[in-house]
Amino acid sequence: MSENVILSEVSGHVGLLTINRPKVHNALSTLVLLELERAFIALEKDPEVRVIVFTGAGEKAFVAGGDLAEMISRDGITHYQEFAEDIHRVFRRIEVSDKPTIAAVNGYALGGGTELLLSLDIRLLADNAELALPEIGLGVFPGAGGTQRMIRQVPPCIAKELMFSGRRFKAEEALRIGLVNRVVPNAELLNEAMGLAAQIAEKSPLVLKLMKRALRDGINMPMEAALAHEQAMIGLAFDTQDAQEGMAAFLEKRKANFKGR
Ligand code: CO8
Repeated sequence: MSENVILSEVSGHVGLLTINRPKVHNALSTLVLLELERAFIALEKDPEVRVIVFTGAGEKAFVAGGDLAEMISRDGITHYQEFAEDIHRVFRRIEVSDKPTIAAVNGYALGGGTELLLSLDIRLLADNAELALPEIGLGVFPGAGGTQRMIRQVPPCIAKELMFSGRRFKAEEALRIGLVNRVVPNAELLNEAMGLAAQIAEKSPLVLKLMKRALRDGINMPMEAALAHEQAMIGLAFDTQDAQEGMAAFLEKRKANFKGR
């Protein structure tokens, strides 16, 4: 397939990844998934890029889930296992990245689309966005980390209702249950997401990296161990040029210019 299924752009210190299969509402085929992984890793390795935004091409969808035409056409269990391995690896890589990630959800985020959102740090929704884990209605499993991330991110009774019923829910409900950060008019979504990304990208990339590590590792530790882990990060953060620059800039009443060192 010669189609460019993932578009990758860099603007200042912000990387933008667009899932680009609008004819099928940006459904995730194996090719899309592997291209997403490749493009994400390239942005992750780019020292100029400090924050990565994800969106979908077209007017209607962020990602309408796994590609059902591909899913049904392959030999059942083997394909499912392979696809599950790929999707788990890619989404986990994105989730545990040292660089902050933002979802700009421009419409349907269904199945794998909601599961991608669940793997991203910050979520902005267009007012026309709709989310769901509808897999149960298709007789398949929300196996892109959906069960495990949903149950950890919203109250269990809500997570279970959404998973067991598979029902679609709108942006305002996603906001009310604490699954997303904000809902904005569709026309303003990308600007809002890029603006927020640029705001974060002005901060110390080094501290962002250490914060992401502290949050990622600390959440699964007992409190005492988590605080000790935080303390180690504080040590690493203070002994840097960014710390000197940030504090000096405050005292000199100027804007800090962080280099990530
Ligand atoms: N896969 C493949 N093609 C799709 C998908 C999809 N997920 N979603 C839409 N399309 C295609 C349609 O078949 C249609 O193709 P065609 O033009 O050739 O008929 C085209 O996109 C346009 O779609 P619609 O005509 O249906 O557009 P509407 O605006 O009427 O509806 C919806 C839009 C609501 C998004 C609707 O298309 C829909 O419900 N799509 C399916 C959503 C869904 O059920 N997603 C979950 C998929 S399963 C999943 O995500 C599992 C992932 C994790 C698995 C990991 C374990 C291995």
